[in-house]
Amino acid sequence: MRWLRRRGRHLAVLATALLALPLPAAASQAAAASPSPHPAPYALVPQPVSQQAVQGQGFTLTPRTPIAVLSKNAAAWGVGTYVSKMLAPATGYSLPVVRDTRTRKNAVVLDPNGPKSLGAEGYTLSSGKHGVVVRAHGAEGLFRGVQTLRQLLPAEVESHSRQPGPWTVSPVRITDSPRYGYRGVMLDVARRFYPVEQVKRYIDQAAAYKINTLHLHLTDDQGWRIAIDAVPNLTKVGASTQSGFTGGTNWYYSAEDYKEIVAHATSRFMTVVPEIDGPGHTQAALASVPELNCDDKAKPPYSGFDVGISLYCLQDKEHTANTSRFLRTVIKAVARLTPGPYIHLGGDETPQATPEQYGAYVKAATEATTARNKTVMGWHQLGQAAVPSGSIMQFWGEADDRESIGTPQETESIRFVRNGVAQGAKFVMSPSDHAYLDMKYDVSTPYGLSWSGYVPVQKSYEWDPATSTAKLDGTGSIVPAQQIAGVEAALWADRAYEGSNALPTPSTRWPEPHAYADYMSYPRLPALAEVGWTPQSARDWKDFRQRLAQHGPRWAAAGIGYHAAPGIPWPGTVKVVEGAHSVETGGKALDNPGGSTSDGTGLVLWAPNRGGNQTWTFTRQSDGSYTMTNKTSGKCAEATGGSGAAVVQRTCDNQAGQRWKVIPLDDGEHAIASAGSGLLLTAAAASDGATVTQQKSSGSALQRWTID
Ligand code: TNX
Repeated sequence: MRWLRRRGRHLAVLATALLALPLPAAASQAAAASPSPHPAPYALVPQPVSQQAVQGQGFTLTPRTPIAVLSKNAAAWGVGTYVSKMLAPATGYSLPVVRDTRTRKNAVVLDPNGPKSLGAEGYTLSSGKHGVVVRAHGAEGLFRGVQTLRQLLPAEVESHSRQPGPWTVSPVRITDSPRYGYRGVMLDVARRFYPVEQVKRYIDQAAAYKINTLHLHLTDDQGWRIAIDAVPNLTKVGASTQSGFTGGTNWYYSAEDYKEIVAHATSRFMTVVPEIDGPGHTQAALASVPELNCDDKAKPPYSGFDVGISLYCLQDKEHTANTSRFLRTVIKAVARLTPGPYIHLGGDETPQATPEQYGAYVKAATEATTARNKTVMGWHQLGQAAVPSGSIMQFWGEADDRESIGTPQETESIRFVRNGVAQGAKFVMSPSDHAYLDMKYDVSTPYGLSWSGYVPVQKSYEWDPATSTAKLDGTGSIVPAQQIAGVEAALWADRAYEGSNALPTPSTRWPEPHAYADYMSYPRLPALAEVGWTPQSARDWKDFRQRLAQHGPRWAAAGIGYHAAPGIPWPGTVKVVEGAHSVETGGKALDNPGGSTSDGTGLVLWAPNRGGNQTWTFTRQSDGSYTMTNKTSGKCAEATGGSGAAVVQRTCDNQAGQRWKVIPLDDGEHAIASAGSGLLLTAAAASDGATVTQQKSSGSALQRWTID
């Protein structure tokens, strides 16, 4: 890996410099590493299949640069208009879209007459001094290619206000197409209602990362969000609540609103998948339609935070028929408004249903769906019942499920998946420990849940859909490769408030839904977009985080309230070292073993847990160095002696052996050097219990630390 080699050298150079020169201030910026004005490969996300740097200058847009569409096709023309509008706010240009039949120079050429071999979404892009050509087989591929073009322009192009420019497209030659045809994101508009404008904004942002499916979780216990003319109570009563809110009158999408969302998604080549969840997660419907309840009495509307609380009445023929009739009405209405091929039937978390009741529900729901010529989608639980061949199951299991594969105690989820596979279903992978955007990044995340563990950015990136239903060692996948349709990131909203480790109180702060969505989705949605698009062999975390970092300024320019997650070398961010941190290398944390309070205890590495014995308070000293005080023991990290000497904790005395210089490296990591010896804090191995010593700079990765 190019990056790795270069980083090793930087560390050696820096450490040598450290002995000879006055130290750079710890808070100085990471060393810039771009020798040419057009470093390649560019920071594209998702990473294209192939990318070739082109010598020379890029193409600079002028106020008159034509966007030449080489076709009369209306959809291709639409992509031209889209490009012109997208570039307008920041550039101040209104680039003319011209219909043209031949390639021309000094233009942005959009050519939808490329070879069929590119597939529906593939494209080629070539840019150089004399212009840009995006070629695809049809408008959709052009649209995907245009998102790459966007990322070849400076970050300020994302701004909503006029910026100075110049607007130069980096020179490059790209050939690209996606790994999977289904690359989705789900918004839980049921627990938290997102107004139409916010949904459209989310669509625009996701489209920039080549996401092509928007799954709307329209119904749940806490709300029914789509107007059904024949059942007005669904919105009158069922839409009056959200998780944590009551008394709403317009917390739903009218048919017009929904059409507006669908039209917007369509213009971004995104398919909308509406979800009507059942037979559980249905309190909003049960509160609106009395005859769906066994006692024919409407339930109270629900604005709480529990799951698994509700079930349609499926105990007798009459009520099962009521439910079927209700589903036919709802699905007919939703299918009419939805041009896309899918209706998502939910099917998750129904602890109270017997297999017969569940089966009866799925039969009614799938029949209502296929009667409208739609393909059935559902959570993987749907696989326990009979489903039409070609249905799509959405897998949301986690490592525990994978661990059980092949053992006598396979989990229910794995059994349901097996059943779905046997019925010829396809699968969209949303493993909750990688793809659930409502899981907290780490202990400090204000919103969300952690039932599937924390999902830091690296975890959202480092997984392979091909093995998400395989054993932990990657073998024995239950879903054969040809039955994997793609990937979906899921942004649930049951805990979209600050301090979500506890239930909210009247003084709890609730961000606007878009602010919650921004924080939880960026940077993880782009990570998941790359999982769905880029071949596994072309993906590498260390390379990705470098590219991802360059998108921070794009999000800032676009007004996206992203989470500047630790471990990613965001440009221009000055690391504030002062304060309490976890100090990590090789995926392990600097640890005072067992929370010892004795002087002389040797420090080790251990799996990060953010405990007090892994928390180090950096206190700046007058020479620019820091002492590192362990939170549990109150003692200072100390290196005395020469190369190879153990680093221990001892009562703080401010001697040189307890002062550490923090040297930023070029990718957000740091060397930590003893102010006494100049030697570097070094771990013996990336394993639990590995000793920590001071050593000469060796270029080893175990001398590179993140201070999070
Ligand atoms: C489980 S995963 C659910 C949702 C919750 C989510 C919260 C699935 C299909 N159901 O009802 O919102 O966990 O993380």
